[in-house]
Amino acid sequence: MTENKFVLNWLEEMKALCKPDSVVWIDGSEEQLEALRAEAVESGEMIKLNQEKLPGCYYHRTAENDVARVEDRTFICTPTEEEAGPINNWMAPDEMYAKLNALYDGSMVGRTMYVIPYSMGPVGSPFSKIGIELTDSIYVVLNMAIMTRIGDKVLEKIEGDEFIKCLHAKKDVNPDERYIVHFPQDNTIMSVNSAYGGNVLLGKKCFALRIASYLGKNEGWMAEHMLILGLENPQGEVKYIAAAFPSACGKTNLAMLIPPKYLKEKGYKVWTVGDDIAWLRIGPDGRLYAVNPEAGFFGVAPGTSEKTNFNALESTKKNTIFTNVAINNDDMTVWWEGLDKNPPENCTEWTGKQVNGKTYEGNLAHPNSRFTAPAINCPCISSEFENPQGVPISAIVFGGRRAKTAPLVYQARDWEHGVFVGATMASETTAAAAGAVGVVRRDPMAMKPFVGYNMADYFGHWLEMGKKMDPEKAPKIFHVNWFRKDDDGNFLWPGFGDNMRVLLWILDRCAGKADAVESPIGLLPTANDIDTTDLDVTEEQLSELLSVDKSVWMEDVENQEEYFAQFGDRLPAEIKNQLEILKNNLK
Ligand code: GTP
Ligand code: SPV
Ligand code: MN
Repeated sequence: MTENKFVLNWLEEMKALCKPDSVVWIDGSEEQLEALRAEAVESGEMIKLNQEKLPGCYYHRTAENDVARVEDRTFICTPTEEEAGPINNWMAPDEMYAKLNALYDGSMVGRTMYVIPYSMGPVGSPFSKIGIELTDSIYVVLNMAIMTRIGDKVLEKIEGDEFIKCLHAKKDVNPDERYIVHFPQDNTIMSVNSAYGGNVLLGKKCFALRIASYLGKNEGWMAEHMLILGLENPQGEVKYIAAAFPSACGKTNLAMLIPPKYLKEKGYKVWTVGDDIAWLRIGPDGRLYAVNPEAGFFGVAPGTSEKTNFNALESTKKNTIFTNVAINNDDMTVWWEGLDKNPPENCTEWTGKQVNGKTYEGNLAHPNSRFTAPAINCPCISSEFENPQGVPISAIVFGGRRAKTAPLVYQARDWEHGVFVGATMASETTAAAAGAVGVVRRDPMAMKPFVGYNMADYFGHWLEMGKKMDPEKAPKIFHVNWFRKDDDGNFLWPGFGDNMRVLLWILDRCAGKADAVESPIGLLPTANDIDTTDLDVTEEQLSELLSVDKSVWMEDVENQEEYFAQFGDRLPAEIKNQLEILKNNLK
């Protein structure tokens, strides 16, 4: 426990509001966590999986109406609506507090309130930030224990009121009264009526992106929806790349990539620093450094296989919590679409229904089913994973799911153009958020659901950060698209490990070693610049992948212009200027 009166006073207030039967401090010890696992199994909140095949692994099923982030119920409650901007839902703080207080009132009667002190980033690092999450869900406690650093060692480090106050009540998971709310000025996050991932693991999207992006703007750093990977060449030199793709668009996969055979044989390797969130700061040497504030992976299960992402699959073989996948009843192991071609006959699908997986139609696992795995399980975890200073970034990569429009890869002409490339990102929606799937929407820097303030000011912050860096040392900015399709709807690019071929062009460009040709949208490789050794992609296919269709782009530009219009005068002049350049180039 602690003597910190800011912590204790807030806790007293929240206790008085939620009225739990008891309060339990999470100390971070294995004994306490093990007791909680047993309690969750006893109550049915979790199911123990086969402890020989999957030691330390458990299963959790959420309510059918509670399987993804809920963007339409997520609010940024700044004093004025302008501060939250046109992209975020907003309500006046007073009004929202009143609404929430009524919902939390007595919400924990008959339940236990767990107090989880947690650190985003290595405990005690000057760049780490601390939160305390109060929750009535053991599932949340056990997930937070994997995804963050928790317990007494964190509590000791809190100075004064320097912590983010996070309150979560599961209540009856009523979707009509579900709220995920942020009060950036009050360092406060409140979540009610959900028990799913990003809605309730408040250190992740709520703190490490929404609140942190707000703090970063004020303090001169950045919180981004980015993976961080290190690419080692045969000489043993490692260069780091940070990449922003929207939810369920390939960050975990790229971060854990296994190079194609011919490159592996030459000695190329990829090391994972992070798979979802990066905190970026400018170092004393004028370079940009990235830290992964998380301690685990909350990864998409479907599509994860030995072939597509061996390292992720390995990471889930012990001490992992599976959410909403299917269970093989014969041996109490897990299954999901894309794991292999052998669904269990004797199967519990994600909703709990008993089915024959061989004859079943539809999904056995929910499309947004997930694993929560400790980062230290990952065979390719980087030696720099715990480095409090972070790793120096050579390239920033933006990308999304675009069946047409965006080529396989292109480079921005400079930082300002790169910010524009990020700001004009668009991607087909996925099952990671509630709502329609496969609809193209604008998702600047993959941060549409995660910016804790006005998006126009966020663009301005990116431009400012560029000005503060040594232009020679600032990361070069690129855009990729692994998801381009032919007219029959087939992916044109094999993706996964073969994405390494594109990363090599990117790093060669950073080192001034590779060629590029000018195009209206930026700098493109020619078909010869991408190494296709052992690859089943024809010259025509590669040319198609690298092609820029001016009429399709003209349409996109119209949409970009409409999108930017909503920001009015707040939109930075540089963005307007880049839009004019693009329009002219396309004429
Ligand atoms: P969040 O955790 O939601 O932020 O997602 P993420 O960006 O980490 O996405 P992830 O790597 O989990 O990939 C999501 C889905 O895209 C999985 O089903 C993958 O199998 C699939 N995927 C990833 N990379 C590729 C690729 O290069 N090509 C194709 N076709 N699919 C991919
Ligand atoms: C995402 O949706 O981008 C995720 C999963 O990484 S969640 O933690 O639910 O936000
Ligand atoms: Mn994510």
